Amino acid sequence: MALINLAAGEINYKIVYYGCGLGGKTTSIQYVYKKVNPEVKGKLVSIATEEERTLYFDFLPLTLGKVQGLKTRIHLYTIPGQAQYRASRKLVIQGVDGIIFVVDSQISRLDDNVESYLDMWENLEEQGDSPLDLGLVLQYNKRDLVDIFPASDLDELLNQTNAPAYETCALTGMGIFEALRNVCKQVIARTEEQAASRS
Ligand SMILES: Nc1nc2c(ncn2[C@@H]2O[C@H](COP(=O)(O)OP(=O)(O)O)[C@@H](O)[C@H]2O)c(=O)[nH]1
Ligand SMILES: [Mg+2]
Repeated sequence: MALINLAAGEINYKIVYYGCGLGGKTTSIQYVYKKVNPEVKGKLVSIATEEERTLYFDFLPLTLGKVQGLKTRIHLYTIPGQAQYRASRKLVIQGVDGIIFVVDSQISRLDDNVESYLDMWENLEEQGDSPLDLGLVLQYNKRDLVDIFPASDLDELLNQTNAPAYETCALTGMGIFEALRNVCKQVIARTEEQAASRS
């Protein structure tokens, strides 16, 4: 559920980059951070677990416009992807509005992607959320590499909800903002639907 801060005239959305370790979550958030106008973004904060970091920053994407008369503030997080950091992941996804699931397109990483996708699903259900009720997009990342699945195979293997999927290269930024914009639009559309059903 988006949090409304009436004093600031803002509606806050929490978007989380999820996916297996080394898939490209950190590279993706760093690319976004680098490209967002300094005047509308906060600091990039690093929350250290034992080995892997969770990154966070928030910003006001001016291009999204207002929602119900409120400015939109996006809070972006990454999770630690390695299997052993389940407890950290559960903390990070509390109150999540939308997920960008980062797939490592390499053939050798299929099992890790599947494990992470199931882990996401379970953790959301344990907190009473469903991927079907949240914003969700997939990034098929590392498209610049050679030993990768065609996007159509990844659709069949991983995209259980037919979520919008983008072929991305986090190193160059290809597709990164397209994926982010799509998930933002999904979560905003939910707010508009909820407001419409109340009136
Ligand atoms: N070739 C290639 N390498 C990538 C891409 N995205 C991330 N990487 C590399 O993959 C490694 C893991 O990326 P990272 O963002 O730390 O993954 P995370 O564990 O999901 O946060 C790093 O060496 C990145 O430079 C990509 O699109 N293409
Ligand atoms: Mg990382």
